[in-house]
Amino acid sequence: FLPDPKRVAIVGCPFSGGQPKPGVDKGPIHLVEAGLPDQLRELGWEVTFDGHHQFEEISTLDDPPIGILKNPRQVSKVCEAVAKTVEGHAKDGQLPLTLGGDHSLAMGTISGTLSQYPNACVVWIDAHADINTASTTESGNIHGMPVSFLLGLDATIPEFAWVKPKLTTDRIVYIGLRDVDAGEKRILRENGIKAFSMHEVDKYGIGKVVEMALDHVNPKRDLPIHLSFDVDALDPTVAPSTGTPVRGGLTFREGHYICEAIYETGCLVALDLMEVNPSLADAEAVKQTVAVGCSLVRSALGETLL
Ligand code: EXY
Ligand code: MN
Ligand code: MN
Ligand code: MN
Repeated sequence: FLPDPKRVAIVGCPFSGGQPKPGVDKGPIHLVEAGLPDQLRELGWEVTFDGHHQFEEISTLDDPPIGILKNPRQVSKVCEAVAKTVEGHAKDGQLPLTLGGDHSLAMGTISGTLSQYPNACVVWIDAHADINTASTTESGNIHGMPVSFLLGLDATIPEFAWVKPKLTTDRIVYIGLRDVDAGEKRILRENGIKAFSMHEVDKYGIGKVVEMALDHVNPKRDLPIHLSFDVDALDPTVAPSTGTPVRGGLTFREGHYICEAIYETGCLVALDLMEVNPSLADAEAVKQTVAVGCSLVRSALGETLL
């Protein structure tokens, strides 16, 4: 599925409305300014980047909470726009690389991927399951909910009616989980959704975990893969500048191994890098987090060690 010639379209999404901490909207700008487009060109990719998305009109919307959901109309409209952009690039034969921004954006990116590749599977790398519904969320932060929308677990909010439940529970797998709400654990269990927490990473090692994860969602390695990577999957010592850090995460190499192994399948069709927040932590930590974000992307797009 990898485009030949290798063409990638960078979709910069300076959006923070899925969570309350300012700064995550600056993530994509920092990643691009750190030189990511040229780094990908050096790997042999033809890179399209037409500037970061502008969500101006949307950010001025009157947007009172729905239940406890915060900024619901903004999140919905931004994700709908992102879905169209991602779908357009995929249709053009480009691999969309979406830079966040908060992880609510994946509602858009994965919707866009599934429009072009209806049988795509999702590999979700995160400390969190992001699968709360309107009835289970305790925070009302929609970045903790995109997966439930994509699966259609709670299709009761008219503002999100455009999100078609095109993802099925057997086509998503998680790696890296370690902070999952009680309601989310129930959802994962009741729907038989496969998840490899840090416990399994410790027990089996990352090589085996990635193999088991792919055996679950893509047993013949013949389905397109959307990789959605939340930088908070990494240990906070590796990626400190993020809004919801959780101790005990993936090492630098474990994170990169996942990206390398997905690239090796030849099935990658879309990639998200989310939750880099350059306003959290000191300058050195920001630099480190942005650098690790760039290097995860390079690994997913074919940078090899030798
Ligand atoms: N489960 C918590 C919530 O729903 O608020 C925390 C979610 C954090 C989500 C970050 C993006 O991965
Ligand atoms: Mn574009
Ligand atoms: Mn996330
Ligand atoms: Mn997370």
